[in-house]
Amino acid sequence: MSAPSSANGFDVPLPDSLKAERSGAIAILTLARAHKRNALDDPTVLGLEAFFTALPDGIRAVVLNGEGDHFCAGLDLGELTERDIAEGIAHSRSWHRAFERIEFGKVPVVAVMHGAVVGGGLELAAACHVRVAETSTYYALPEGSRGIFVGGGGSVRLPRLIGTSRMMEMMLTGHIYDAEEGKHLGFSHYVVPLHAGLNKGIELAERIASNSAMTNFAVTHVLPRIAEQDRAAGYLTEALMAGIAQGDDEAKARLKAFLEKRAPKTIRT
Ligand code: 1HE
Repeated sequence: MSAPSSANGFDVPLPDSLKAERSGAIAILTLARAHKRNALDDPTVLGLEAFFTALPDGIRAVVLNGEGDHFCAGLDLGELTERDIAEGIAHSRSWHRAFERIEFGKVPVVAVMHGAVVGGGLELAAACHVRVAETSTYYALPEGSRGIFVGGGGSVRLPRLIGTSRMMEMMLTGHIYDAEEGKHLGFSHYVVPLHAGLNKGIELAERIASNSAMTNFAVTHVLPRIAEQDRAAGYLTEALMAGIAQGDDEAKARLKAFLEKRAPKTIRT
């Protein structure tokens, strides 16, 4: 464990494989296990869960990135050989808990990817809300060749991003998609030059942080739930959320600011 990071503004002890820093309302969390290509071992997964659970109130968005040449090489395969079936199930559930804290946590999360985004690394990225890919990024699901299955929520999240058929094809054939292909498929929302990812991620996180907290909550917690509902329930949930959001004081202040020409226009720059 590294020092409980009151030193960097967070009150949670993190493993050495995670570094956290704060920049105003943004937290930057870095996978820092480059010697193992940021493979996710148990302490790292527990650290992710702890970090996202204990985010201080002043943080309004998080950027997740990785040190070294690769975002994340997935599950730490070294840990796998020792597990029996029951332990394997428990291990997968521990990933579910951790990634759920990201997907349905306190604030939106921007993933900044580069190099390998494979297996559990892709599952981790898929739990984030906005994904930026540097041109070096590539995506793969090598579980088939390792004799295993996804276990970090990938079978639930990835078909929603790229479709079940594409995920099947990736797992069966080991197909590796590059950054541009990944953008078209839905793995990333942006492709940026090498080493430009973090700045882009921070820029997006700052933009996200400037939204009203209520809207960010509605987008990250309610929108995905509506997507799972039937149409009638979806319309009703939308109306309820719309009413709640509009009734919020911050919404009223923001609408007034626009009408009084004090707010930025939605203009393509
Ligand atoms: C690892 C891991 C790992 C690297 N677990 N130790 N993931 C995979 O199948 C991807 C496996 N990794 C690779 O294919 C390659 O390492 C990379 C393409 C990511 C990077 O290649 P390279 O040449 O830069 O590095 P390297 O020499 O292969 O690895 C450097 C070290 O990291 C080496 O250890 P060392 O002690 O010999 O120096 C590697 O063993 C180690 N390393 N990746 C453990 N993944 C919840 S279910 C999720 C299921 C999955 O994620 S399956 C996909 C697993």
